[in-house]
Amino acid sequence: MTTKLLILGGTTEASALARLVAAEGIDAVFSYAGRVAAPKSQPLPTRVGGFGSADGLARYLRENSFSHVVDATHPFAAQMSWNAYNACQAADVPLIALTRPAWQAQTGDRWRHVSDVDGAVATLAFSARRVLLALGKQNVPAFEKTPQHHYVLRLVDRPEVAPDLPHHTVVLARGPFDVAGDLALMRDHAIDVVVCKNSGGSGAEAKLAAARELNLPVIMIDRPDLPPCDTCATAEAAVDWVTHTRDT
Ligand code: 3Y8
Ligand code: NAP
Repeated sequence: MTTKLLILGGTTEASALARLVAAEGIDAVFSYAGRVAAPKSQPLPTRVGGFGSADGLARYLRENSFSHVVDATHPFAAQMSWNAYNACQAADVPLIALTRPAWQAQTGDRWRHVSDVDGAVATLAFSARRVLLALGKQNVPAFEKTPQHHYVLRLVDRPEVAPDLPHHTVVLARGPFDVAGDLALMRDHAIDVVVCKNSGGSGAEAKLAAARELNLPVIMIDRPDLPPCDTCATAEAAVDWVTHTRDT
């Protein structure tokens, strides 16, 4: 069977892999969920939108004769990762996850770990604060339970419907972010607590360095459980896996 790769994308690492795969001339398709209005263009044929659960993905793999899948989605895209794991088992297609290590607290960090978004809300149940919510728009409604805070919402696209938060400011921005920009954002908005996911990688890390410099507390949402598939840490390793792993 000839090599044909499906990249499940949406991260910096996925874009690095796409560039390498295109340069190597490997037959591949890049896949976005369609979460933002104008996703970054890729140097590969690109599809946008869900597959219709794991069964839909298994059918897509078989019908399009894919020989390999690299799951390069975000560590919080757990549903997609579990679907990829189950679909690749059903379709008998090799799968590897291109992951990045979780961030670790450094000297001077004031992190409070919580297990999910609801845990982050629960830690904000007290007196009014000025909160930088750097979680994307899907997670904003959970904070309607704690409306006493002023939220600065950093989002990729302007929400179609204004968030139901009495005190909030929307800041439209797409990463990767830098420390100077995140320091200015936190100072301009007098932020006194940051809420974020333990995404890892470099694209979203600047806010941690800015919080450290300003001695701000960070509510850190730990990663969800991900499937027990093989993993690699670099785009180069993923390409090496594709070229040296035959489909079974
Ligand atoms: C649609 C496709 C690249 C990829 C760039 C990375 C870095 C910049 C930092 C903050 C944190 C957040 C969010 C974030 C970052 C990279 C990466 C990353 C965090 C784009 C993109 C898509 C998405 C989806 C979007 C989510 C949201 C999450 C914003 C492209 C720009 C908060 C995750 O408005 C929404 O509904 C946004 C939804 C899923 C998390 C959420 O749950 O809401 N990413 N982000 C992908 C698709 O359709 O399949 O245009 O590039 C990609 C990137 N965003 O190639 O350079 O690698 O992570 N993305 C988080 O980490 O907490 C922002 O503001 O500090
Ligand atoms: P998710 O909750 O795990 O996935 C929900 C559903 O969205 C999946 O079941 C699948 O639909 C579809 N989907 C997700 N990623 C897809 C992809 N790359 N290609 C095709 N369909 C996809 O995912 P999410 O957290 O919403 O993330 C969506 C996208 O944003 C992913 O590409 C991810 O890498 C990127 N992203 C997410 C975050 C984050 O914080 N979650 C951060 C940065 C980037 P079907 O079941 O119909 O197949």
